Amino acid sequence: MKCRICGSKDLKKILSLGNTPLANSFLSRDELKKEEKKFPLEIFFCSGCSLVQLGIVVGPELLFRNYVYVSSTSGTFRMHFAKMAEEISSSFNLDEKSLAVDVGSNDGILLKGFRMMNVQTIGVEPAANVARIAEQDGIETINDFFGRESVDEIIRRKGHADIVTAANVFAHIDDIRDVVENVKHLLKKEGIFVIEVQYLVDMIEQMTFDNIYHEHLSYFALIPLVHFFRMHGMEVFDAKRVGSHGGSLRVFIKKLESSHAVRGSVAEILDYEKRLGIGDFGLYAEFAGKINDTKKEFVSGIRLLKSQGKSIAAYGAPAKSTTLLNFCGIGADCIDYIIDDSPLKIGLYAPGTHIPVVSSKMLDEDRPDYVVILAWNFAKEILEKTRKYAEKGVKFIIPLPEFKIVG
Ligand code: JHZ
Repeated sequence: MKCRICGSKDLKKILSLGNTPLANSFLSRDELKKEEKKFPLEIFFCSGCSLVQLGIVVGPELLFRNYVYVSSTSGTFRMHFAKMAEEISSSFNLDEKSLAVDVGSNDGILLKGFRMMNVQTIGVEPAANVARIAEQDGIETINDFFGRESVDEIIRRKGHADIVTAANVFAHIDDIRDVVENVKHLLKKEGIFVIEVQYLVDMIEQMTFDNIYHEHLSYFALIPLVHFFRMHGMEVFDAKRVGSHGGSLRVFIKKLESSHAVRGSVAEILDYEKRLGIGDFGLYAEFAGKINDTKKEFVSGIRLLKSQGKSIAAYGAPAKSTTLLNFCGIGADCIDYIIDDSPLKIGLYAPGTHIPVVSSKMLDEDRPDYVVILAWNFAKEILEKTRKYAEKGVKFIIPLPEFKIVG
């Protein structure tokens, strides 16, 4: 095993979260009868460049060709991406002559924002079912993985890009060197590459360890990213922390020869990471200990309620709930069903635990004592839409960063 960024073999194991199923492999009733594939979920720290990464790579064809995750299910997210497109368009003076390309464009959530700003758009999305949703919404989408072929197709159809974005997708790619080479080929001289990744610092500070699953091959801090882009002829010139997914980092990258000035934010964030100990294995050993404590707290909180005869449901069937529930061993014996508003997940069963995923209508028919908000990053939005049940006595549980009962 070698580090994805620097090739070092000096990788130290931080923690094993056991053998878990793929986070988005929700099962149909028929599939419940078959044996479910499980893979070791282990994270490592690279002593060479400080990149935190998974020990194994599950093939992207298995993970991403048919995908149940549709970004626009959450209103909070629709707003987040509309604002991102607006901010980038005005900061970099994009107009109707500019081209924005989104890598892993899902249902077109970010490109719709660019379209609102009159910028030309095209997406690249490997999941055929999700790319179709984007096309139906008028977002031109190439149904493929991002690579030399799709890049040449974009250039043929639209020309070179002013901006390439990759939101919640850079951590999913094994060969990120290949991505960078293709991004450089696609961008104009002054064009920029913007990535948004879940931020390792937030994962450690907010205990959002359930974001560890097989889709996420890398857990990025800015230190290894700056090093990585420099190795491949690009430069990080701005970075900012944003709230999505429990805390993410938006990173702006330019070609070396372009004229964008490097902002002070880069040095500030690098300095913060150094002080936190991002390059020091001790930080991760401590993190691993806290993960085990958080697990104990979640398990005992749920088991205590069950021992008191309480009924428990859950809201939100995000990918991360596969990690939380499987790692903690909380299954259908504790949680009766999971409500999700995505039509792609309703009617399926959660990976590993086989808890049924149902629509929100269930809350009208059944009145559970407790509802665990598994999509805790959207707790505010979910609590707002379920207020009438809270008023009738349903209590809500936010599992992370610490087990908390609200309402
Ligand atoms: P959400 C996804 O992870 C998948 P997930 C992916 N692998 C990734 O990398 C990360 O994002 C970054 C539901 N919900 O966004 C919708 C409601 O039902 O936290 C989703 O199933 N009603 C690409 O899956 C889930 O919750 C609602 O009102 O962990 C949220 O999933 C809201 C707000 C959400 O990402």
